[in-house]
Amino acid sequence: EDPEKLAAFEARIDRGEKIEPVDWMPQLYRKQLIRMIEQHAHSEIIGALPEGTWITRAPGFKRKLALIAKVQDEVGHAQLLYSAAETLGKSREAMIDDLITGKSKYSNIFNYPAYTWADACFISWLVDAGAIVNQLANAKGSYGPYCRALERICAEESFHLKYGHHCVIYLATGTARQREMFQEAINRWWTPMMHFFGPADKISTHTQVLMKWKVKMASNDDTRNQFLDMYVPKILELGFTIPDEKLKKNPETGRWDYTEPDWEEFMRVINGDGPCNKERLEVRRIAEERGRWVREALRSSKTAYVTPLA
Ligand code: BYC
Repeated sequence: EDPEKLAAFEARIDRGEKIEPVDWMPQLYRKQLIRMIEQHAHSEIIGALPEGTWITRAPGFKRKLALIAKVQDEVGHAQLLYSAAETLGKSREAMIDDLITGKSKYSNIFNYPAYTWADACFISWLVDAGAIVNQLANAKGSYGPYCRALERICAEESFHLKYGHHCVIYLATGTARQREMFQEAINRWWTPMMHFFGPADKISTHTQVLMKWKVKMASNDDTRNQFLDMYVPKILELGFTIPDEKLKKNPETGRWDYTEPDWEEFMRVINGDGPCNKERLEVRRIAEERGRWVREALRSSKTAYVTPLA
């Protein structure tokens, strides 16, 4: 690659300028962005599934209404992100194909089942909280279309967070069984939540190059630590416990000490062998198949869809 172009590109990034689709960029920057934005888009669309199954069972009309809106937002986020990834040259069809065939990854956490309403509340509050920590940082990154998508996503996610927190406070101040349900949800989801921020910095493959080019604005360990800083006190304040005896803020380093989550489980889950991977992909495959006729009709239709009024 032309060293002069590369130097000019890196100087722009260092000055805090945004890179736009028409600008020159190194092949590796393009490839990494496609990988990361595409995985993010898949995570949103697959992430809609565990909560989506709770829409009909959410307790009461107001909760159902709010959950429908939240799930719809998540699918909308996928739309925004697929569009951002398309600006880099990979078609949406190719991305969906790679999702369905298992070639592309998506977030580990959505491969676990939401058994109870409390599991859905855990996702709405704490998984969304984790996503916001990551997205707020990366919205200040270098690639224009991704940053703009993240800004809008964060605005919508902040409503999800309030909704999720409200659901959890309701359980926390409810009956003994309701409190127990949420405690069980924490116990089930804590390890996948720790995995959510990605492998420890020392074993992360892409962090270095992504941080150099300001695609990733914080390392995996930094975002995990920031999440723990913000949310461990809130969880404990509600009277719940966290299933990790080592979890403690270290006064010397100012960072959280914790038991390393099982990274072998993480690798298994992100490579297709988690409790719900097959089911999640099957739902997307069926949706793709059932929607094919609509896409084909749109593509082959030569007539205008709307006839203007005379
Ligand atoms: N899950 O080098 P590393 C939502 C993979 S949805 C699966 O550290 P990187 C929501 C990684 O891809 C929002 N795979 O990677 C929706 C790589 O594999 P490949 C979710 C993971 O990219 C509905 C390998 O491990 N947020 O919130 O530097 C309802 C090595 O990792 C994961 C995003 O998607 C994982 N957790 O950093 C409710 C954020 N972690 O590609 C809520 C966008 C790592 O070499 N993504 N891997 O085969 C990112 O910020 C970064 O990609 C990550 C990982 C921090 C996740």
